[in-house]
Amino acid sequence: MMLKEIDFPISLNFQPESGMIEPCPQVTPRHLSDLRMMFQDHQAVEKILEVEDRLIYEIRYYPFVTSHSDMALAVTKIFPGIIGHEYHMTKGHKHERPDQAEVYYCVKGEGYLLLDTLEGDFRAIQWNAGVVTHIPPMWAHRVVNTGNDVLVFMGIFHLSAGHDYDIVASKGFSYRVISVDGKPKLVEQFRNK
Ligand code: S6P
Ligand code: ZN
Repeated sequence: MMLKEIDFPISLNFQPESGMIEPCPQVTPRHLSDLRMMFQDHQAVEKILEVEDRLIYEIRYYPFVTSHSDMALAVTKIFPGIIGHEYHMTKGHKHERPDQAEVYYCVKGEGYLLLDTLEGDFRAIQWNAGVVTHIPPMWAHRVVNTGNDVLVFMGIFHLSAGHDYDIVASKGFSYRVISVDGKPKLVEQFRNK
């Protein structure tokens, strides 16, 4: 078999404390304006946006593309904070392809991984460093940082999985994680029909 350059093994250097990978060909920042529709308290969102477009999290990607495969590694670092009463979190998405799972690994911090079929089944996995979770196909996934420090997690998936954000924006997760007396609490949310 004739190998191309992309078909050879590759290793990265990962720093769990900072969430950095080296080499890192792509960094995607997500600011509050990118999550406008995701947080419940729209007034709180707009008030903060008048002052600054707060950085909520950033994603460092490495695509492992070969002649016959399309895996990727993504390290997400969620900064601590609250919007209204709701903790900083990822937008959340469902993979477009119905055969695409993902593995998430909580490297640092504390929070929740919310998993929702958006059709009646829901799980909230309490997350801290060392927890590895398999996300089966067709479960929307969102990570919430409830700690005072950054939450760093790694995701391993296929690039061809596709990301459906609109379904999450329109239906919403079944539960939100809010701060009550400084402690995280899961609250059921009235779902948009
Ligand atoms: C991709 C994987 C992660 C997320 C990242 C940010 O399938 O689940 O790399 O893209 O954690 O979350 P989101 O919801 O903004 O894509
Ligand atoms: Zn995903």
